[in-house]
Amino acid sequence: MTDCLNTDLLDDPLGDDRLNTDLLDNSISVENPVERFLRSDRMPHIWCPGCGIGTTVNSFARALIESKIDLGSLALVSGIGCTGRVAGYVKLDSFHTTHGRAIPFATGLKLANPKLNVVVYSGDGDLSAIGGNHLIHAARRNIDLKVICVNNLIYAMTGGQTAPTTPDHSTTSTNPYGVFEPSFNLPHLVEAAGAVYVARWTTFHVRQLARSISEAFKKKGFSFIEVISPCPTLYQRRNKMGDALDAMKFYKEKSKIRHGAPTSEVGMTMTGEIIVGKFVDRERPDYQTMMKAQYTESLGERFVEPTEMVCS
Ligand SMILES: Cc1ncc(C[n+]2csc(CCOP(=O)(O)OP(=O)(O)O)c2C)c(N)n1
Ligand code: SF4
Ligand SMILES: [Mg+2]
Repeated sequence: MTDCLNTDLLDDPLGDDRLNTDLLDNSISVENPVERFLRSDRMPHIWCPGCGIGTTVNSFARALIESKIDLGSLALVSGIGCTGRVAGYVKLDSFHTTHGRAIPFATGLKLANPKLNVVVYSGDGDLSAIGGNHLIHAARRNIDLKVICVNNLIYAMTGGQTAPTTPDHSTTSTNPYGVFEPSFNLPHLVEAAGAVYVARWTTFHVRQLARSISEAFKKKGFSFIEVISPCPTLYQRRNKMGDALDAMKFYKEKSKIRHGAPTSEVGMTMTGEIIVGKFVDRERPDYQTMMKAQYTESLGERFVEPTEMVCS
């Protein structure tokens, strides 16, 4: 990348039309700081122009830099969907699993190797529809997972069908006359189920999102970060909400930062306020701590802590 290219050097010193490429090769080269977290050989990616998923990946990569987390002990698990493709584009130990099963897969990883930092990165449909049961039970058990839920308010990859997160009155491929069923308020759902950290941002809030992800890395227990993200191709277009730039203007205008807001009050509507911020940050023992305490109490010295499983 040549962000700091000195264009004077591009002037042809030989007085003819050929570009002097020797001078170009010596120009200053600046690497994009997040590039080293990406599998550049997998580019171009599949995401549409203006899609918000790439923006969330940028914030995620910046959180990796900011938190100085050991990449060797990090694993990322995705389900299926446009968001699920994140697992294929990050240069980390990552797993693109089956639809709705990212959380059980991640739970297995964490139980087998408790030292791992396990991130689940998936879509609203994957996590709260087909995977909804796993979501609430992982929160109830307080499994030490960091869940990043990209909520574009629909099943995007399969054509824009209504999801449990689709606000009422919006138009989707399966509700061409408007959605009439109530939608999930995800922060409220996971808080009620037991999550210890719950935040919501939009793709307009790139710095706040990166900071929340860094913060979640420091928490032990079930952390859930929802990112409201535009799908210009399906949701925005069908709902006449304009392009990606219009989505950013909409998020800027409609978002209100309310840290500590009761999650019962942060439900989304199609055109109303989007309450963002850190809603929950609390402590309670995670699954593995509770398991150890229970087995120690019941078995005493007969309890042997499982050792880390290493694949050879
Ligand atoms: C068992 C199973 N059922 C259904 C599908 C089809 N399917 C693939 S992705 C998807 C929805 C994904 O929606 P979401 O998680 O919100 O991701 P997005 O594409 O919106 O990022 C569905 C229903 C599938 N792959 N597997
Ligand atoms: S269909 Fe929507 S969510 Fe999927 S890549 Fe395109 S804009 Fe993004
Ligand atoms: Mg979706």
